[in-house]
Amino acid sequence: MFNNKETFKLVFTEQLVSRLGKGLEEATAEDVYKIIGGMIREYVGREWADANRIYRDTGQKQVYYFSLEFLIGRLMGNNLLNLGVLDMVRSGLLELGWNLNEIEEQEPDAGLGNGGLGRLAACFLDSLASLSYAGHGCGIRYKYGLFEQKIIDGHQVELPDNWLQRGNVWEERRADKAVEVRFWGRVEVDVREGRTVFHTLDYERVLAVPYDVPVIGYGEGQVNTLRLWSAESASDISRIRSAHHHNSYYKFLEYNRSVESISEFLYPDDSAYEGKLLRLKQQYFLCSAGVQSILRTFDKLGKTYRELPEHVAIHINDTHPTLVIPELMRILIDDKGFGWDEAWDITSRTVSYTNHTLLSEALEKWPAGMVRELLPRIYMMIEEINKRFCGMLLERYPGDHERISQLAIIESDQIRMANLAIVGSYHVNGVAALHTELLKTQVMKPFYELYPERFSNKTNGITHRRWLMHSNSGLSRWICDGIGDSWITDPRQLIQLKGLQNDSAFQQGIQRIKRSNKERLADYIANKQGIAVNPDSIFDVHVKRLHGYKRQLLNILRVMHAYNEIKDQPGKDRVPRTVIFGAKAAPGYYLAKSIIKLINVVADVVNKDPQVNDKLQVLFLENYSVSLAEKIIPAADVSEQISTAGKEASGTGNMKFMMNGALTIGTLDGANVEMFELLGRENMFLFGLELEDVLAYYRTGAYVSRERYEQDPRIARVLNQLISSGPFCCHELEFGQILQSLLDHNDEFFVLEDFASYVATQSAIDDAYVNQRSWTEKSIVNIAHSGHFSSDNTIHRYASDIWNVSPVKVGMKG
Ligand code: 4GP
Repeated sequence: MFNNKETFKLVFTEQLVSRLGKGLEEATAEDVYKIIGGMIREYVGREWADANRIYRDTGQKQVYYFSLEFLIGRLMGNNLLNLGVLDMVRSGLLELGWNLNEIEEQEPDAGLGNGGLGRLAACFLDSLASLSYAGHGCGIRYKYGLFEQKIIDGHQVELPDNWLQRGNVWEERRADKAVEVRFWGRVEVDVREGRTVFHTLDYERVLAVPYDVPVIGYGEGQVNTLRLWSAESASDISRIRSAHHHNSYYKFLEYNRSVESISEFLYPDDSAYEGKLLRLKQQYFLCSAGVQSILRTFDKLGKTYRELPEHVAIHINDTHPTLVIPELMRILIDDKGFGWDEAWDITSRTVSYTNHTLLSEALEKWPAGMVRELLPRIYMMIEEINKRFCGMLLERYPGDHERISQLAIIESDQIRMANLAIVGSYHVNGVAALHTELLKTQVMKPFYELYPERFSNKTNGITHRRWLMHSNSGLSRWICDGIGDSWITDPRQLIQLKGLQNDSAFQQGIQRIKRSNKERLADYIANKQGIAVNPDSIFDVHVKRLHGYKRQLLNILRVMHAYNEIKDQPGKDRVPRTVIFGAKAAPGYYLAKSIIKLINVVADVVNKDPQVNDKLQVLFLENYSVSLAEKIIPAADVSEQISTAGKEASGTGNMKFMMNGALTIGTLDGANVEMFELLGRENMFLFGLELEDVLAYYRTGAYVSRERYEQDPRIARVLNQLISSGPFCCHELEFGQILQSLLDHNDEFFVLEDFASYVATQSAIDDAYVNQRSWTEKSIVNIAHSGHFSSDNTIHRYASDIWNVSPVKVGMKG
């Protein structure tokens, strides 16, 4: 059906009639979207089935990537691209009177993630399939994804993201593959023929129903599966749980409600969790359903479980799915009859773990009592793992109680999930060189000393198929004109662009494309916010989750300072800037929300001031999401990667901007460090404290933020403007706490300390931008080196160093 344009048009028109009973002239954009989605599903159906059959026949090792988040965004455009039919479909639709871009807008963004960690999982799925690795995602089918953000009167307001409301063309409900997950209850011990057997009684049953989404690889890549689990009530209500045993209708409704809540919504927070019990339920629900389904598939191979690690790799994306470890132990021991040592050997050779953050508030801990009650048998497993582990530690470090208490899994009645994840897996990785070093030398130091061979670095990556080929097709074509298309299957070949950095015709093309992407974004902004932005200004972009350490506050304070400067010297020439923000704040993170309000207040003042707005404009783009990122990033000249050194594990936005030719202003943090090593000082704008400085401040306590306020009149002026009268006035309540965080709480993220060097570096950017030729040269060098950060490279390294898998050859598509 996608063999050529005529066939496509024919099949498309037929399906409109046969599936929707509509002729071309009656079809809506949404109809067109649904029909094309259905056609893609049908087209890859055979290959999807083949992938499963080949697995059954060959027993090839499969990777299962467990994640509570998959921030996949829209799929249609990428699927068409990966199938190699995007241009053909675009042109066929045009002939039928439809613009593909408009059709793509019909697709809801699958926002099943908060930020970096979830988006990384989505890039990895694309790379796994495109490189023909048998690697599948395992997640939750949240009924509501990350909240939709509205800005009302400058404030963030959260609305439910009802992304499934109009159905999901990609998913396939597999009721036959449902499994049962058990909560609550009590454990009874039986000793039979000298063997101790554990039974859980009076538990609550929840049905986990998988919805499978095909993950379509590029070119001859394969079709893998993203399996998303949904919680449903068990129909046999007689076994619901003793407390609900009255069989009363209302009890059933209550049970029903509590079950459905398990896959109802994604926790809108990436650092601290509310509603802990529900979150714990979600985690166990995913782990139990996922492990059961892996074992059921594995059973078909007719192998023994001792061979499990040769056929299955389970990877846990941060600690959220750590319960796969005790769950696999439970099944091996209670259901399959293994002894502890053998079960432990199998489990700990199957599971590997990635850490994504060093922030202490994000290191998960569960109250032991809560786990004991909700998951009694799992708790016993964790307790036993801890007991044996501590026993080993006592032998190894006799008398070193401090070390042992740092390493213990259960401590002060809390279960430390990172400790459990490290102990129960064979490999732990960080996500950028600096981050891994910090894991080894600070946060996980005693673990590194205990298991040095277990740790490695795997710097994050991004898929160039979505972040360059799909979102910036103009640039993608221009690169092909310049260096051919080998970079499409081997993105490291982008390095050849270095040969064109001085080529003026090539440079002009780069400038033309950037300009047209900026116009496209300007149109979007005009439509959405009714503000006309100047495409000749520097588009300076700061988009990511809103968090203290990501320092959107530093950015907006320097914007206030720039405003003051312009007002002081209105006649002075300035390179015009458009500063663009996009960020969601966790609903309970009040300081972050007041920073959003501040950005909006400043934007309002700046944009309305005729003395200023031809030199400076500020935009806060509502509802930052994957599809919005795809519009913004190709249009950026400057990428803001300004976290406090040592706080951003890696960052992946930094890589996306680089790939689209933006120049980075950044600190030496996360993967910025590796970017800097490749690019050198002349192609990146560095500023601010380095890790050593931050650590020294922590050690000595010598930083006093108030001194910066007292010493630097520019700082004093903008901070005073937060609360007293002046252009940004009258928001004392909201902005008082920002001021407090900076002065009374000694500015945890060194905003004031880095202010001066940030402002100076921003002015170096103005100077550099004026020389468009040299700017474009730098931009080309950035694109050239960005292939280094392709998730294809990252996935190859996970495959060879962690999972021990090689690509599968499934055969041609179609
Ligand atoms: C993020 C990190 O903050 C970011 O630096 C990193 O690039 C990303 O993971 C992928 O590794 N962490 C989270 C989180 O999103 O929820 O902890």
